[in-house]
Amino acid sequence: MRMLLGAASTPARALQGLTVLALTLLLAGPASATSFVLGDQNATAVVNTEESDPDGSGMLSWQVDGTEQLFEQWFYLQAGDGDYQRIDTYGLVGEQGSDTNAFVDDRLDTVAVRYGGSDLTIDLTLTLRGAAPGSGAADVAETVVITNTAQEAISISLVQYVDLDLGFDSLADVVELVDGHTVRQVDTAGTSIFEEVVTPGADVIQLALFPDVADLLDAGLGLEDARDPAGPDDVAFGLQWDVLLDPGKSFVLSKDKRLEGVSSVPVPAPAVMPLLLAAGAFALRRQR
Ligand SMILES: [Ca+2]
Ligand SMILES: [Ca+2]
Ligand SMILES: [Ca+2]
Repeated sequence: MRMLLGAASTPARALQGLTVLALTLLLAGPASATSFVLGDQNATAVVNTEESDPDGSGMLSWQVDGTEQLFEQWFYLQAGDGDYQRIDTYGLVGEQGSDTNAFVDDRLDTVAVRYGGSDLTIDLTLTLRGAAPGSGAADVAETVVITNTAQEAISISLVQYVDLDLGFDSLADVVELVDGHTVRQVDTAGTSIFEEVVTPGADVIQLALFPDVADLLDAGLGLEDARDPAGPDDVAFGLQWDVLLDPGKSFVLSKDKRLEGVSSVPVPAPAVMPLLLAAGAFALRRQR
């Protein structure tokens, strides 16, 4: 599924995609209980809440008007002296998909999931909002609440990792910092503009070429501050919040991801759009 939805810019990435595709074909059937497919107007998203899913954990797709915009995004947490780990490794407590706007679109649009153990709970809520067909616009709102349920203070570092491949093409993207609260990524091929606003502002911000940020996190390490623009290329970024949590206290993070279509890009009539998108996707893949 990841190969179908995401863009492969390196042989390793292509191999990963092929492996996932093979697994998906082998396991074709109902989606696992921990894979949520969200839909709202012109947008869809896939969120896997557990690493045991064949595609792994994380938000692994964000399509707007049929065009994939995301390779993956997810959260990592370091607590006390431990390594940075994907939040799903802290243990799934409960999860639910829901429809919060049936009067607009009766598909699931929200995932709420809780991870945690005896010392911490991590509550993630993610809501997808689409817009008019052909507009190229969509939004994902995320809230993370981390609560210290232990008897002593705990130092935590929360990281969000975001690897967008705007326009179903990992190349030609530029990522830059607008201010301490806002990251902007633009596809220089002219298909879309992305902005993410976070509150509170991040303590560490790393804008980089893929796979620099992913390599740090996969090694159990935190981010390195790097705020200069990166690209045009296959770019990714990470945001990190460092907090000392007293017993019984919570850290609340509010985030919003917004995609906007570039108005100068002509929008085909809806009837021919799927065919054109499929042809475009095929052409892109053949170039790699
Ligand atoms: Ca809905
Ligand atoms: Ca990217
Ligand atoms: Ca691109």
